[in-house]
Amino acid sequence: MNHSDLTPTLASTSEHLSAAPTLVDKLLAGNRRALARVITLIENQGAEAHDALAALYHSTGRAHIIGVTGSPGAGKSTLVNALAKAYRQRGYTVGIIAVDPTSPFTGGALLGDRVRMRDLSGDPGVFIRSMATRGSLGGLAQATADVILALDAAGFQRVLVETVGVGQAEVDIASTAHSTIVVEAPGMGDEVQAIKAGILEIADILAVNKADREGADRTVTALHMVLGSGATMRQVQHHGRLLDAGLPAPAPDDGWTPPIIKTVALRDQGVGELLEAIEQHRSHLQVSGELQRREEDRAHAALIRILQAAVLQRLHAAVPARQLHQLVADVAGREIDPYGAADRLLPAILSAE
Ligand SMILES: Nc1nc2c(ncn2[C@@H]2O[C@H](COP(=O)(O)OP(=O)(O)OP(=O)(O)O)[C@@H](O)[C@H]2O)c(=O)[nH]1
Ligand SMILES: [Mg+2]
Repeated sequence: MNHSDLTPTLASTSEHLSAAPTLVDKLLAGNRRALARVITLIENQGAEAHDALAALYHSTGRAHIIGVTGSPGAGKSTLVNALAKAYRQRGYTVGIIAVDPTSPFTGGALLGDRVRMRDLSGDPGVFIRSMATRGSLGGLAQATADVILALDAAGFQRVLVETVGVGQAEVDIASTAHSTIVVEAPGMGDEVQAIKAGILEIADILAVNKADREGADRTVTALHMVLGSGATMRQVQHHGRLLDAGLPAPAPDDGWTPPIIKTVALRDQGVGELLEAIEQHRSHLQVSGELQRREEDRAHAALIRILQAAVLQRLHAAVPARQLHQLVADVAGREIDPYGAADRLLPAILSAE
């Protein structure tokens, strides 16, 4: 990878469509400005982004994608920072995406993360990007998946994706990552709450961070106790997803027991062990055939997301807002049932160009 080529890319607006291949060529050669521009195109979600992604897609599939999720304040950003440093010490290049579904694009939390990650800045082997919703319809998961593709194509070998584990976000990240790390911290209460939120079911690796604090061992014990049933839940969910997609069910047991690792991210303690666990999980995925299955899950999720977005886009193009609003009012007023209302809209959606 050649990160030294910092030839400025042309910034004129007329360049866009015709020069997309050039931009991708530069990205593939490791040009950071080209990568940044492609990511901006992706965030704007236009046709140019689709052209760029089509051109770079064949160069993807090499990066290992690591999701880092958990409760607010558990230490995810600090841990991502420490993991990135550890990977750099071992000679790997690292992309980092901080996904914040709640804050606006210039949110304070993200600025805080930038400050925290400053010891990585200036390293050409690291690329950091923050992402947040800007009111797009479910667009964040897709935009994140696309930015991961761009980093992968640019040659970053490990991509760390931080998401806050509240609501849908952690489920989305599980369908995007190869290895999902769930970060817990002692004294944040309630392991039971984490289990309720379904977050343990997606964990390939559990990190009990802030192990310098009291109660870390209790948290580890509690996690050990619930993990048995957690693993079963994970398989049930995985089966369900595949069956929904019309794919054959996998072997009943993928043979991986999520390790529980104590870390003190602030002092880089336990971080090497966490890195080893990620690399072991990667080997496990490759040897067991699970990697292939997860790639198919990822492809399935991406395709469905894209089709859903396309249908909504066509709906808004084909049906005036006023008419849609009236139909919604009719459904709410029991004038028409929702299935009947959808049947009325479908022909317009299907014939829209
Ligand atoms: N004592 C202790 N504090 C830590 C450790 N790791 C992180 N912290 C502190 O915990 C606070 C939250 O850390 P972050 O890394 O921002 O946590 P986060 O999970 O990314 O937070 P959000 O992104 O806001 O959800 C910061 O003040 C960190 O300095 C640790 O291992 N021990
Ligand atoms: Mg954070």
